[in-house]
Amino acid sequence: MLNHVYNSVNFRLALSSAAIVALSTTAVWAERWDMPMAYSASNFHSVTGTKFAQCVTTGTGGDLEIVTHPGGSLFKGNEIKRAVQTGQALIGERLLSAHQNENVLFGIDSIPFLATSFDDAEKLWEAAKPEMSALMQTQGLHLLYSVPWPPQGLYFKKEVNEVADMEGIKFRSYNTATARIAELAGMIPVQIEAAEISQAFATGVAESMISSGSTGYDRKVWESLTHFYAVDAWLPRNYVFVNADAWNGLSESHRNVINGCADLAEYAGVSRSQEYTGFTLSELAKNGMVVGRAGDKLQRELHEFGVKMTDEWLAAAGKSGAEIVDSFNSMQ
Ligand code: PCA
Repeated sequence: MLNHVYNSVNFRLALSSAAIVALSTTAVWAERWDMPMAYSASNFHSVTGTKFAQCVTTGTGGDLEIVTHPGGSLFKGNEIKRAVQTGQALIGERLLSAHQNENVLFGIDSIPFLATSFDDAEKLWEAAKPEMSALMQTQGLHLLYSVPWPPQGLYFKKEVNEVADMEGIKFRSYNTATARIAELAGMIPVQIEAAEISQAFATGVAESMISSGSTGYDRKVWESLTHFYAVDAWLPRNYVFVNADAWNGLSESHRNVINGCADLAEYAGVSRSQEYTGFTLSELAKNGMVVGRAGDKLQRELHEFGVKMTDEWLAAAGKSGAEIVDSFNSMQ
């Protein structure tokens, strides 16, 4: 659905008819791309996306206007990729690892304890990016930029010192790895989009999750949950992508503008994510949650899950997965 509108319609109405005839032969069409995003408007990914959209709109002199729709308001998180593939929207943002059920490579950023810092997350992305772009290309998508979430920690509504304390708890999952952790720990996984977790916790549909301080802060989880344990399990990524036909249909100069804005968005997004890490954890504490590092026993047990899940991922991902992990390890 390409949304074409004439530039400066009112101005043109004011011109003499002769001028209009002259102008219409070189008419400039402005395009509007709606950009569905899954997370709340105030979230740092959404802020980065909105600045990116403004950059493109300004950089193309208004020829290409990108309009963001955060909070799953245009398409829900789990609908966004398909919407862009089918051209219902031409650009969008989504959590990369949410697609691990389509192709295990999409879960590269959520292998527990493989890349646990911002530096390592960037190295892993550098190692994975060529393969990821090629994979998206085969799905009719063009990859633009990607920004990590802050490190993932555990949320509960009680004190938890070891995996045995998690038994039977309803655990909100957001991808394959989070559901697998629930399974390994004897919890009950419930898949819920971030936009819906406040309600899920309030009604008891879920009682715990693994996520960043950012999502806990965005969704005010202190209204239902009491403990946050930092474990730095991984830093999952969001990515912004364009319908490949729409991308190929752009002029080279517009593609250059978009690439420039995407590079800027990636740098700015990483920096926002870093700043948000400390800020959001202190906000959780300010709002009454117990915030601290997981105890030794819990850490040890989670690392054992990590070893198992790494083996499982590598077995499923085959040669291309192993090459990405090897290339990441060689950067250490
Ligand atoms: N927030 C998102 C994904 C990872 C994160 O930190 C979520 O919980 O859905």
